[in-house]
Amino acid sequence: MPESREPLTDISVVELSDEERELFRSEITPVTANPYQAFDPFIDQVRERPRALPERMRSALADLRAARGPGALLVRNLPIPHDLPPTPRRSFAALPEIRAVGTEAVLACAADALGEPFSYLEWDSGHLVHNKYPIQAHRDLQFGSNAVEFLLHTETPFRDVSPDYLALLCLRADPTGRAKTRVADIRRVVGTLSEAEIAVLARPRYAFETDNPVVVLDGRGLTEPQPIISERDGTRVIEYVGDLVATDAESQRALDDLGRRVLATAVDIALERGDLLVLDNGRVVHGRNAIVPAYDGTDRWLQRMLVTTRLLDGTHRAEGRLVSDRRYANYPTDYRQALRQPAARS
Ligand SMILES: O=C(O)CCC(=O)C(=O)O
Ligand SMILES: [Fe+2]
Repeated sequence: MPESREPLTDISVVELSDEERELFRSEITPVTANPYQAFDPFIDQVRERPRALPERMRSALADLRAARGPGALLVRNLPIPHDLPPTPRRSFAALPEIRAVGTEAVLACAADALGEPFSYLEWDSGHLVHNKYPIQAHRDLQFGSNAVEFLLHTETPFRDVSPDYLALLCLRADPTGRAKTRVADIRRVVGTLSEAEIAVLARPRYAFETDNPVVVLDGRGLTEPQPIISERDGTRVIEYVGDLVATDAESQRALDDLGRRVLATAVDIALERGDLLVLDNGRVVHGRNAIVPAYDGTDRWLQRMLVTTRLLDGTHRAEGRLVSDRRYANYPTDYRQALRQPAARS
């Protein structure tokens, strides 16, 4: 019997009217603090404007947070400055002058409605707003600034604090029209698995290949093996990345099978200027197809924020909203360099 196709991933869509967009634009214009210099004064200014967020957007974000409806929300027609600068060609942190683009407050209003914005000390020079666009030196990495296919992933999995939500705001669409963000409801897929399949995925047998390994198995350097399915506070946690490998054949078969099923449910979205894609990182995985950047200032440009609903208390708190990524030491060297260091001038 042919295998029936999994139901496709659902995405809620809210399209703002031009009137809602312009009202939002004028509401956030007074936010002038630079989030890249000091984030807290910036988020304080955002919070002084509690009515800035359009009501339909606030209610869609509340539904996402309450897990009413789909695990992905697309809000369209958000305000983007008319005088957007050219897309940078090297890491944002390496620019001679780090100015706010003017879109950060839009993104922060949405992130703040979901929980606490946070990031990792080791990433993007500690910026809470991540600027993502193609960088030539990152072309082949599994990294947001690459050009090869960006495999489906849970955002920053296997950490003490992983994002509960992430928000991606499109400042500039891909001029080739080719880039598609891919979203798949992995929680729904896991819900269709048998107890036996879940038991295999719940063993700590999944890792990334790395030249800075925790273990070496059959000559292969690996990060610390983890389960794909686990539990935290009585709730099922699913963490998946397309380039995980398994440490034994049975686990590898389960991983391959999961990967096929997840891909079969994925939907592709070509993000346009002014689109905000908000993802429940506990329910959906995301990625992007391969793209052909021009590296000439016209490339696709996204801004991203990560959100946690857990209190950033003494246990996890390192420096305000920046938590330490304790997995950093085991990243492959090229990946570590891309994360931390500005790309070479080109
Ligand atoms: O480029 C995309 O559409 C996805 C980027 C992504 O995965 C991320 O920024 O977390
Ligand atoms: Fe991502």
